[in-house]
Amino acid sequence: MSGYVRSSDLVTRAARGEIPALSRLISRAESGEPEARPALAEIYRRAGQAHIIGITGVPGSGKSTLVASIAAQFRSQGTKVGIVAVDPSSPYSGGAILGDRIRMSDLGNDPGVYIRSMATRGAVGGMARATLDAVDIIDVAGFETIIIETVGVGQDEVEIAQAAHTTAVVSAPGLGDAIQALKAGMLEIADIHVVSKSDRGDAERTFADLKHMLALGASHSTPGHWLAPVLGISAFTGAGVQDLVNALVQHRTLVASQTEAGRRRRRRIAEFRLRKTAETLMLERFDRAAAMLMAPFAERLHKREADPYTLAGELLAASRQQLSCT
Ligand SMILES: Nc1nc2c(ncn2[C@@H]2O[C@H](COP(=O)(O)OP(=O)(O)O)[C@@H](O)[C@H]2O)c(=O)[nH]1
Ligand SMILES: [Mg+2]
Repeated sequence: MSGYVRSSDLVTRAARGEIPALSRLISRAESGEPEARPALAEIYRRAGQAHIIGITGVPGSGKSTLVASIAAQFRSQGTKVGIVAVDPSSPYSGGAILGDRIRMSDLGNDPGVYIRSMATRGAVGGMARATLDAVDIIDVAGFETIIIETVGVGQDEVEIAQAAHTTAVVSAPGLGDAIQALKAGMLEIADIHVVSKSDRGDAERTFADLKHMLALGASHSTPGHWLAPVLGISAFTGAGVQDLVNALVQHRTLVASQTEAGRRRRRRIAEFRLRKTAETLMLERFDRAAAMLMAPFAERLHKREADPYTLAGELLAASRQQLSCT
């Protein structure tokens, strides 16, 4: 594809499963171009088929490796898999998974796997919006299971994982990170707890510590008859991967169901999506108005004629007025 293609045409092509169109549409979602919005709106209307899985955990906990083995497992059942990495250090590159172990690099050559790394630079809030737009685009292109890998360090990223149907939180031995995950507020969002690297001798200990912490009430089970299981996994040996995939699929059934728990989860996902999109629009509008109004306020602040709180309040009020006039 060369030359400028209208976003609406990209939707049609992406929906036919054309990968270049799919990638291009994600780039437009990422850049936040208003031109792409009607197309993204159309994407949202068409999406909603895929199972969205969030995988989070501190850096080094084995998320990327785990994602590759989950993807391989789903592929062996014939399911098409999308992977979205909101982790710049993840070994995914140009649609391939780079890795020395397991069948990671094979996945990169499989047309049934689509991999995308999201740019995270400076995109606070906008990152969540763009990531979820990307997930919808991949969904519309026919990928049935979409895995979002987020490095669990920022609030925003923890939230992205939570915007999934099913969230797995990874804790690894050797990092003391059952505790780190707890501090980051990650444990409580888990539908499934994974203790990774179970081939290591010290994994047993992490498993026991995590169980103990959960028993102390550090985590709450998802309301509505779902008690988050704790699963030991080795991506290297493959031990436990099938159990994890089974648990993921089982949880999906719950979320899709007409139970109160299912409805609550779907509502929460929609609320998150709406809030992130509204934040984007609000910031855009504020930025436009503020660009015109800023100077005199900044001048007064700089001369210390007033404090930043008072002036920010006045600037907000002025920009609201400006917006209601335009
Ligand atoms: N022993 C062992 N090491 C693993 C396993 N999975 C990942 N690792 C290692 O843990 C490190 C971090 O893995 P990575 O998947 O990049 O973690 P991420 O930062 O959470 O995405 C790498 O050195 C991996 O080789 C596993 O199942 N067993
Ligand atoms: Mg990673």
